[in-house]
Amino acid sequence: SAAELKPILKWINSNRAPVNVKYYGVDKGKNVFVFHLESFQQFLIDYKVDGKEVTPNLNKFYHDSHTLSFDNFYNQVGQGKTSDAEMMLDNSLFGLSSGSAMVEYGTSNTFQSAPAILNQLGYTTAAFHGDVPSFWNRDNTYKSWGYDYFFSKNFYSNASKSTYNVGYGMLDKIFLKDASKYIAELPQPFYAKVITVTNHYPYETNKEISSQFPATTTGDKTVDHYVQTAHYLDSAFGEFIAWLKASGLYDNSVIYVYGDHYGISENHEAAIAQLLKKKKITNYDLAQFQKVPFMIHASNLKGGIDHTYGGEIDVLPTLLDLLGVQNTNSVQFGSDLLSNKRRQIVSFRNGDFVTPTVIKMNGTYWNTQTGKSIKYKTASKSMKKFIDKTQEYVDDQLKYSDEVVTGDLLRFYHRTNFKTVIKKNYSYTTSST
Ligand code: GP9
Ligand code: MN
Repeated sequence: SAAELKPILKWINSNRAPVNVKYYGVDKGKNVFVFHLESFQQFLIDYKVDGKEVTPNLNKFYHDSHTLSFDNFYNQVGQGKTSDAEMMLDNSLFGLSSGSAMVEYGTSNTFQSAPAILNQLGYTTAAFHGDVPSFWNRDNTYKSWGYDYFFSKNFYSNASKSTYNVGYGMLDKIFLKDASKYIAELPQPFYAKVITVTNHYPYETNKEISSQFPATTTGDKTVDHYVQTAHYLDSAFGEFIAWLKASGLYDNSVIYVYGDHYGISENHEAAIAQLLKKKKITNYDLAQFQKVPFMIHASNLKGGIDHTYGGEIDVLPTLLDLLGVQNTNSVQFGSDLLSNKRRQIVSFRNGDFVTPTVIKMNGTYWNTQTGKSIKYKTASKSMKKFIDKTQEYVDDQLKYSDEVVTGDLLRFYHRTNFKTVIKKNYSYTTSST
């Protein structure tokens, strides 16, 4: 009921970070791309194998003088993996502690999502994904989120068997080439979410992929091909950026690039140790290993590496800040990464967390700066207090987000200047061109 929203709104309002006047609205009216790098971890940035960069195009983009790059940005997904990342990016709501929120609540719930907010400000909104529309219940969820268009597998003339037999859907290069034909036709300004898939466990390769880059030699079969599919994704990204430049879209768009979640799970400790050139992997290292890229490129942004601690839940308020969309009465659980006044707490779905001073990973505590272990029992009074207060924030943030999702509480909330999305007005008829 509406009453259930009360304590939630109180929590949100007391944790809401004010926008940064330096950034507010500077990219108002520009096209927006959200480019989803499947299973892509931050450690790959500037990483080399046999002296060769795994991801030369992304590295260039990361260091570009107009890219704001975050190097303490974490994935916050749970079992819903990609779908959790999408929930967070488009809604600033967490996935659930088990299962997928998109699958369980995507069809029925009321949302106040990025595509709907921007649509009502004159944006055309579209999602692109080279696999079947039903995966993660996208076809229904995207209607609830207000996507005008969902270009899935059947829209792509080249989604033939031969391009569809590696990984989770169309090969990224072919997918992006086909998708760009639709992107070119979108009325501007637009919000376009582009979801890649080839760099997905178990990192299958074909000749084209494996001949371009050497595998690593940890001896762990799935891990060793990760850099090869990551390299392939990077080439696909490079081609896409080249097309954006040629089409003129590069300069009148804000381009967000992010990795959705880890590619190598904790179960591969020995291989991770070799990749990171460490003797032994601790929970501290595993926490660092949850970092994913987050970059914002716009021709009028001053680039650089931003060390603020944040994660996927924080993207939507950040994006709305840059676009100058009033967002002071939203039900969103993240906080603007560009704000100087935000609390730098990154919550993991299991209640662990990362802050600039303390990390909690798999229930163990670490000094973020030194990597030394902290024992809660023997910690100083002030340290205990800090940990307790941080834990309270993390638990409340997750609990309240879950209440909003499982109780469908946004149906009782009126966002200023926002009209409820009427799902039946949307249909994503599959056509073959
Ligand atoms: C499936 C793709 C992968 O459509 O997005 O999802 P994941 O397995 O990473 O959650
Ligand atoms: Mn994924």
